[in-house]
Amino acid sequence: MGLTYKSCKIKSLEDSFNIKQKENSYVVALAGNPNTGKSTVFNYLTGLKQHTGNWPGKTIATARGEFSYNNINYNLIDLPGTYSLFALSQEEIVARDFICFGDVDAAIVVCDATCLERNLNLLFQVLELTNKVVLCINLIDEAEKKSIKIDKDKLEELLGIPVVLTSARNKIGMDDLQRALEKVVLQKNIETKNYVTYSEEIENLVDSFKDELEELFPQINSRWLGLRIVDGDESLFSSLEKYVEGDFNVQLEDIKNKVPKELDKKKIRDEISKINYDFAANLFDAVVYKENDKEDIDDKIDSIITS
Ligand SMILES: Nc1nc2c(ncn2[C@@H]2O[C@H](COP(=O)(O)OP(=O)(O)OP(=O)(O)O)[C@@H](O)[C@H]2O)c(=O)[nH]1
Ligand SMILES: [Mg+2]
Repeated sequence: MGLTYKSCKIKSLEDSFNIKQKENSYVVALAGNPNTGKSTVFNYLTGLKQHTGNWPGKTIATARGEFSYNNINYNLIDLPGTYSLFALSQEEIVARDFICFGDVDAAIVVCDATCLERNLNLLFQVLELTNKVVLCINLIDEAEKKSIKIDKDKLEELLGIPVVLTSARNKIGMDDLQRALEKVVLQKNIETKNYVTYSEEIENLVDSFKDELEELFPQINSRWLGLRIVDGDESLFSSLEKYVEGDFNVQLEDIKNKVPKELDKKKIRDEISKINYDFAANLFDAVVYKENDKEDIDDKIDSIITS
């Protein structure tokens, strides 16, 4: 309540990332941990229609390309591999900034099926920024060799986003992936869902200035932004300067001042990381199992029933 803020717009894709925004084309980010097959997916989808270069002002390589599916055009951006979006490295800043300020129509999070637990952590971080996400669980061929089974339907139900199992190197699941992407970009007014809930202290603080943030930066997820204000993400504030038009500093300072000075932001950040990680671990336990374990359980049940 109280102040009314003038909304600030994020800059155009071209101004921010030197990417020409084509009409009738959806912008899609490919994100994921290192070595999960993002570029393999990217190469398959975009074929010869690729452009490579560097991120504006950075030495990190960038690849973008175009493809069409069912008469819909996509502009695909292959982001550098990252374990998190906590913006500790150049790669993480690039990935975070693009998903946050690239006005993306969808993100594909590519995970490695053989180490899904660690990978799901990043998924939840992306889901806090946007819910227009397809989860692509790749290297499913390797998982099969290790008898790792993933309950895709249950995962979809729990997450409320499309999940596809792929083996990009073997061109398996690529059609499913494109269909899932189509579904996500065409979806209107998807409700925002909070996947991870933090402590009351954190949630209450975020709630106390979420509306103001929404007013000031309507294109950026206000809960996510609020969390970054609570955990004192300085790199985000410099990115706001870079990618958002207009003068918002006075208002932003106003909002930042609502965070008690004595709050230990480092501790909050660790707490946020831990809760995020625990959440991923719980989900993993619910949907991934070793084939033999399942047989073990079935055997045990059998022996109980028959004895
Ligand atoms: N077995 C198997 N290997 C795959 C699959 N997809 C990709 N690979 C291999 O995994 C390795 C890494 O693939 P990339 O596409 O470069 O992975 P990336 O995610 O782009 O890696 P970074 O950009 O370094 O983060 C390559 O050797 C691929 O051939 C798959 O589905 N199955
Ligand atoms: Mg790559």
